[in-house]
This record gives sequence, structure tokens and C-alpha cells, in this order.
Amino acid sequence: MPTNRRLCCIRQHLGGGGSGTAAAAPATRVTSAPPVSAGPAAGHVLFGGPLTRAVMIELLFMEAGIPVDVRKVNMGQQEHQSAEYKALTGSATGLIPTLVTPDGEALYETPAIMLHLADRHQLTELAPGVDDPDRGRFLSALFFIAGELHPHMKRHWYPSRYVLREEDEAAMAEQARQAAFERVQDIESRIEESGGPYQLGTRFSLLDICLAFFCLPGNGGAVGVNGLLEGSCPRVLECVRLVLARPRLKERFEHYMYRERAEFNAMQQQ
Ligand SMILES: N[C@@H](CCC(=O)N[C@@H](CS)C(=O)NCC(=O)O)C(=O)O
Repeated sequence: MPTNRRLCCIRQHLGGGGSGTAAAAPATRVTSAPPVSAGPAAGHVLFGGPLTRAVMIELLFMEAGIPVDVRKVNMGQQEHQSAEYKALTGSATGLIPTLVTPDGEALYETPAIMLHLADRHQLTELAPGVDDPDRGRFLSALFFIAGELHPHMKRHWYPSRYVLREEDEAAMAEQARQAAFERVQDIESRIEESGGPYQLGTRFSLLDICLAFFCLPGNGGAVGVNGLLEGSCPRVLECVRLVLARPRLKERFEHYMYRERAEFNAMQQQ
């Protein structure tokens, strides 16, 4: 669909083009139903849902204190594959998340969205600006997570997509987990080089939110399970612990880790 038509379509779904920000809105407003269509929005609208990486973007909004309207897409019921969601996001693959900006632009790819928000809102404490000496290694680390760590996690979570025979699925999942683990070991070395405790040394950044998401304790099938990181990646684990304890993020992380699975399951009953 040509961009202009798509923007038009998104505006229609959101009840207007919107401009400016929703200053009076609470920092995060979660809409549960109806998920994909739904209501006017003047600020950012994040199409996410339980157990998706949209939470990383939500956490960035929270850390920055910027309001966002989160709309839940029911992934278990394949809502991300619906014509409505695909039209809304202008994507044939229907991946989650999509961020619709106040200008009606539909943005995709989680790290790109996070970087864009940081640049646009000058959140230089979360992402070093273009003139900052830390920018180069920040970008390397961000692209490493997006291009190296994440694809292996996806292989681990969806092994059936990568094998021809069902009996190879378990081996594929394990091989992918090992490959992801090697990437996390690289991150461990880089934290050590930087002096820690974060990926940019003493400087917390959005990189650490991304790392925490992939290395959360008990994050269904992530590299943290089965003790792979314990004993071998103490710096990564310490970084994750610090991120989880951040006052603005703590509650959302806890919800993600301990209650979101139940929420995901409940949505399947609807
Ligand atoms: N590279 C994309 C990946 C998006 C992605 O894989 N999202 C998952 C949910 S966390 C999804 O849509 N899964 C459904 C599927 O792959 O069919 C990003 O970083 O945003």
C-alpha cells in the first residue's frame, strides 16, 4: 500500500491524524479491547500485547516519562495476522510491535523505534546523541542485539519455522539457544571492558533495557533459563538486576515476569 494511503488508513483507525502529544494522559494507558481498531489518539499508540517485545518500548516510554497508549494485540489468537492489523501497520508479516506516532506514521522494528524515540525526544541519557563519544559503541551494541542476538532467540522460540522435519525442532531450539548464549558472552566481555555495571560502563542506556528483556530470569525460553548465564555471565546478570530494580521500571518488569503469562492465557479464552 502506498505510504500516503497507509497513513490515511491508520489515521482512520485511530480516529484522526493527531498532532502534538497527549500531555495530560497517564504515562502508560493500556487498552484491552477492542485491540486493533479503537479510539482516538493524540499521542503515541503502541500495538503490543502480553509476552511481546513491545514491553521494551513501553519501558522506554516509562523511563522517559512520556505518555503512551498501549493497545493489546492478541497474538495467541493470531490477531497480528488479521487483515486489520496488517493494514494498520502496512506490513504483510504482521509482526508486533508497531508504534503509531502522533503524526500517524507506523514504525516497526523494536530497536529502531527505541532509538528513534530517544533521538526525537532528546533522551540523551538513554541513547548517546550523534556527537557523543559513546555513540559509536552504543550503535554497535544496539545493532549487535538486533542483528546477532535476536535472530537466534527467534529461532529458539519458533524452531518449527527453521526445520524441514518435526523431529529436528528440539535440536534447532537448543542450537539456537547456544548461539544466543555465545552472543551474550560477548556482551559479558564488553561490559567487563567498559568497567560496568552497564554496557556503556557507568552509563545506563536503552541497551540495558534490551539486554534485560532477553536475559530475564524465567523469560519463557530465553537465554537465562537452565542456568546458562549463572556462573558464566555475572556482569550481564548484575546489569539485568540493576535494570529490573529501576524505580520507574520495576513494577512493569515484575508484571511481565510473573503475571503476563496468565494474562496471555486469559486472552486466549476471550
Ligand atoms: N525484528 C522485529 C521482530 C518482531 C517479532 O518477531 N515480534 C514477535 C512478537 S515479540 C512476533 O510478532 N511474533 C509473531 C510471529 O513471528 O509470527 C522487532 O524487533 O520488532
